[in-house]
Amino acid sequence: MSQSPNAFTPFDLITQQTDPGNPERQTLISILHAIEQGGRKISALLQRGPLLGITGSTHAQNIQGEEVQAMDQIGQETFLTLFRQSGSVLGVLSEEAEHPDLLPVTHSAPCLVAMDPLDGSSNLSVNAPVGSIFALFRPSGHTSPSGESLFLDSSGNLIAAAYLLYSVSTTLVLAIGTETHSFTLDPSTGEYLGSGVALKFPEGGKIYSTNEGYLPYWEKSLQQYMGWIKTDRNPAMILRYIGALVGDFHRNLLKGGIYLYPADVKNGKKSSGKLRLLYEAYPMAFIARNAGGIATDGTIPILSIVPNNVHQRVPLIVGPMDLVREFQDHSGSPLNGFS
Ligand code: AHM
Ligand code: MG
Repeated sequence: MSQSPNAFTPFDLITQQTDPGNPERQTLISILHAIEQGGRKISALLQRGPLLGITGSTHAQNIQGEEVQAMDQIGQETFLTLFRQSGSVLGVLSEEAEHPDLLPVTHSAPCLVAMDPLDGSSNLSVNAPVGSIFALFRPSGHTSPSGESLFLDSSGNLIAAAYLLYSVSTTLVLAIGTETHSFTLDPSTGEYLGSGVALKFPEGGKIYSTNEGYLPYWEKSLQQYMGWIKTDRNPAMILRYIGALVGDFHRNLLKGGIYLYPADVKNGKKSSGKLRLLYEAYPMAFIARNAGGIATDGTIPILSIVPNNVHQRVPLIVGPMDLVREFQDHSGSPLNGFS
C-alpha cells in the first residue's frame, strides 16, 4: 500500500498483482494506458457535451436494435483506435459492432478486450452518469477460425476488468489479481490516483437497484422477493436507480447494495434481460468477486456461464455476499426457468 494518501496508481496495482517475469504484465500496462487515455478524452468531451452537440442520437440502430447515441460512436472509435495503437490487443468485441475487430499486435502476450464503450448512453441527454466497461481475456491456445470463436473459446480466461465512471468526477475502477481498486482522474495532470486500499463491499447495506417498472413481467418468486425487501425485511431496503450499470454498481460497491436486471416475459416472449454477458456481466462479476461480492444469473454464478454467442444477454444480479444470499433465500430458484 502506498504511504501518502491518493498516490497509488493503476500502474502500481498491476505491478503489485503480476509477476515481473510474466510478459502479460507489459500487455496489461499498455492496455491500461489505452483505457486511461480514452477515459481522459471521453471525460473531457462529456464536460462540454451539449456545447459540442454530442449528447444526442445518431438516429441509427446498433446490432442490438438499440438507438445509437453520438457518444456511443465516439466511444467506440476512441477505444478501438487506442487499442489498435497499443499493439497489445489481438481482438476487440464491442456492444457497438456486430463482429469482433482483429488487430495487429506487437506484444508477445496480447489480450482480447470486450467492451461497452459508453454504458447508459441514454443518460447523456439529461447530464446523468455514464460509463465505459472492459473485460480482458487471455486468448485460448487453440487457433480459432473467427473473431467470434476466439472470444467464445477464451471466455473462461478473464484476467482483468475495469470501468470508467463519468460523473461529478471521473473514476477508474480496476480489478486485477485478487483486488479491486478505485482511482480518481485529476484533470489538471491527467493522472488517475487512489488510496492504495482495496475496495470491499460493506456488509449490512440496504440498497436495491433495479427498474421496478418491469416488475409485472418478472417471475413470481422474484416479485415475492421484491415485496419482502420492502415490507417484511428489517430494515426495509431503499431503492436507488441511476439507469447506468456502472453508476448503479459503483454506488452499491461503496455503500452496500444489490443490482438486479432479471429475465422477463413480455407478451408471452421470454428474454434474458438486457445486459450482455461478455462486456457487462462478466466484468462486473469479476470486479465484484475481487471486492468480496458475487454475481449470479439467478441460478448459477455469472463467471461460470459459458457463452454461445458473443452478444449473449444474461440476467444479472450482483452485489455483496449478504444481499445476494438473501436474494437467493427469498426468491427461490431457479429464477430463470419460467417453466
Ligand atoms: P446500454 O449499454 O445500451 O447503455 O444499456 C445498458 C443500460 C445499463 O447500463 C442500465 O443498467 C440499463 O441499460 C438500464 O436499462 P433500463 O432502461 O431498461 O432500466
Ligand atoms: Mg451497457
